[in-house]
Amino acid sequence: MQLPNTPREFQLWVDGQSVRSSEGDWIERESPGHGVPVTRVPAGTAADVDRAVAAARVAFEKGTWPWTMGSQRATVLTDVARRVRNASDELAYWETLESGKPISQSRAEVEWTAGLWEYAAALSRNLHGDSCNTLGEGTLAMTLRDPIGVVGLITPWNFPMLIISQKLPFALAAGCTCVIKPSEMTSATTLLLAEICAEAGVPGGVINVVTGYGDPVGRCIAEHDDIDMVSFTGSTAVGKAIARSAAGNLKKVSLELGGKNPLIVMDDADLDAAVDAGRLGAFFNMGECCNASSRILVQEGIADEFSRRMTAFAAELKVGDPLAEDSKLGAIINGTQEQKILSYIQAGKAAGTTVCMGGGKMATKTGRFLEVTVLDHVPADSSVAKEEVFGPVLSIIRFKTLDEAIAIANGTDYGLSAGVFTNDYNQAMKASRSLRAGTVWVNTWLEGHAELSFGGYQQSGLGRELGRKAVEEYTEEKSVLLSLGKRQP
Ligand code: TXE
Repeated sequence: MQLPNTPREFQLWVDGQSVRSSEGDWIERESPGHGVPVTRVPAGTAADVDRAVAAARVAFEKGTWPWTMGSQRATVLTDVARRVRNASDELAYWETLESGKPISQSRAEVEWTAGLWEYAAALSRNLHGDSCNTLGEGTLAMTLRDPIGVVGLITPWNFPMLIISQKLPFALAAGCTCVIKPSEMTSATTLLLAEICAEAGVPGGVINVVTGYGDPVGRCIAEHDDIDMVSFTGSTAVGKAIARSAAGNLKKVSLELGGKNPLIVMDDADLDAAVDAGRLGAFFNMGECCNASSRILVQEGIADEFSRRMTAFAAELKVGDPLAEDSKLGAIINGTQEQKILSYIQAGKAAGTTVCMGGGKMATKTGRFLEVTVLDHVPADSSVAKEEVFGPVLSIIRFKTLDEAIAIANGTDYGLSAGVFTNDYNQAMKASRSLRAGTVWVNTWLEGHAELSFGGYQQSGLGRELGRKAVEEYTEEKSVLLSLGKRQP
């Protein structure tokens, strides 16, 4: 696959068309895997956000999309899924160039993306309220689900297409209109998706995309008085800032934030299966994954063998050109992230961990590549064991009893996902009930389905995405009471 000769230029997407930003400044993106510029997007402004919000508001008030029948919305969303699949090669190409992830993983992401649009299509025909027939002869009542209105969607760089598709199709299924801000590093596929939506029949103004930096574009969306809800995925620090900004007009807030996800491996576990799942969990997407199994808690009796097998297995992972079909890990998103990862490895070394493999930059590559890193004997209270590293670094922490493992697992500020490998039903159930996390995997990891809700405890987030209530998140519930003319005695 060839690199583009010149960077591909994109514009903002407002009111169903490409438009120029008010100021004309650009953000140029270099491919992290190749070190050459690949895209240019406008650095949006507060005025651009106002314009996009106005378009979304007009589209909402006009009512064409909010009053479209669920079955017709389903047809449009299903067509988006079909078009996404048809555009798989193009979408995967730009996703890989901007994010640095291996092309095979970008293609998988396109497929999951299409599946989310199909699931949202199914839900759009199933948005129901309640009725109440127990209020006496003279009264009948019901609840209705109204679209919440104009929704701001702010997304990160690690799974650009997938994460916008955990939000946008469900907001559309509810009848909302949207203003989207993708990450300034990975905006291309979101803009391409907006065009695909228009081709599939989403009316102008229903989807608007303002590219640009967190400040001003993200901040203005979070603060905007004419936005009714903001849904954000990204860092916990920015999530808190968004919640504060959103308080200005008390807009609804949904937050999907970081994680420090523990995978517990008990003595009796199927060791090969646990190593396999732990490796996938820790190194998929270069570990730049909110669901990464970045700390693996291993019971003492099998810890040496687990560590040996994990190191041997991880050594097979090929790190290299993200456009090469056989690369399993690509490049790190930017220099800041790279430095953050390296400083956690340093802190781990200083805390007395054993470096089983890796621990530094790849010597011979152009682009920003880090070695696959496995650390053992990691103290449970060290920073590499408790904080989100967001890179290809796996920490092995040893424990004696399940109670001790659960205490370590729950001993961070996060609570996104967790897991346990064991063949003992009682241990599996005890861990599932005790782990404070939005998702608990038993004898598997990273297995996600649109049917299951996704979100975090504690500082991993607020609210849930996906699952059969995903569309309800984007609605207000209204009670309607009908007097039938007979007053109660
Ligand atoms: O994320 P940011 P960053 C974690 C991970 C990573 C760290 C930093 O640990 O190392 O966050 O990554 C926009 N108001 N995750 O700094 O800044 C920004 O432009 C409104 C976990 O890149 O949170 C982008 O569109 N928006 C995570 C989005 O927020 C603002 C995924 C996310 O960027 C803003 C990514 C502001 N004031 C990082 N400032 C996950 N949960 O999967 C920035 N943004």
